Amino acid sequence: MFQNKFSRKYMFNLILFGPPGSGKGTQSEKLIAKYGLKHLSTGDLLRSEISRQTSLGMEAKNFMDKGQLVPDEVVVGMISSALDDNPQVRGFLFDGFPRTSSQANALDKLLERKMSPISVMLALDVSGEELVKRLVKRGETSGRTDDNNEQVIRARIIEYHDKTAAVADHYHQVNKVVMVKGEGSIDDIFNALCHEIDKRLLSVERQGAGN
Ligand code: B4P
Repeated sequence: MFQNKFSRKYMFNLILFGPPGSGKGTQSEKLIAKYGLKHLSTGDLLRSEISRQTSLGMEAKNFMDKGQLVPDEVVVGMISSALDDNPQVRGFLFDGFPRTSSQANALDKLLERKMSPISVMLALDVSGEELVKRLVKRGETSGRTDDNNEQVIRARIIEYHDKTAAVADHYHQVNKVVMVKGEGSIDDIFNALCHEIDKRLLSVERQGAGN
């Protein structure tokens, strides 16, 4: 981790982006093991709230079971606390967040305070039919209520096109989006993601500029 003369640490902050079932969770596991980034998955955080039956979790479940996004203020609040709870990390891997333009604006502001903007958004590109196929298959074993009904799966993909795809435009404007083919073997996709990260990681840690 690089420190400047004011002892501020610059973080490598990565967004792994893509539609439901594109492999964000799968690839995140491998990336955090390799790079030591702090994994922040809003889906995992929400499912943990649901399993502990908190009031936040019960509210979120109503939306998730219908394939809808959870309200912005709920997820932004969770991310804000997670950032504050992890001041010393090398960087964050955001998985499934931001999912709306409003969440993207909120994240930019939170990271501004830490002087560590998003370094890159890696966007997994997977066809619609492949997404449905993967999620239906996961639903056979995952126990996830949002995976065991094809109508809900399709609602999640529509929600992605309506509200989430625009998040890529937000980061396109600052030239931070890289598309990565998300079909093929898990290892080949992982290697393509690592290639893009390796190109940027050292320069971010050396310069602290985030570009
Ligand atoms: P998430 O938990 O983020 O999950 P996801 O989009 O369903 O899946 P992901 O892309 O991580 O897929 P995975 O790697 O597991 O969201 C769930 C819900 O939470 C949302 O619908 C929403 O309601 C709510 N939510 C979360 N974040 C929110 C936010 N910021 N704002 C509002 N609401 C929010 O892969 C899927 C399957 O594909 C797996 O079974 C995997 O084994 C398989 N797979 C992966 N890579 C493969 C490959 N290369 N080939 C074949 N299969 C592969």
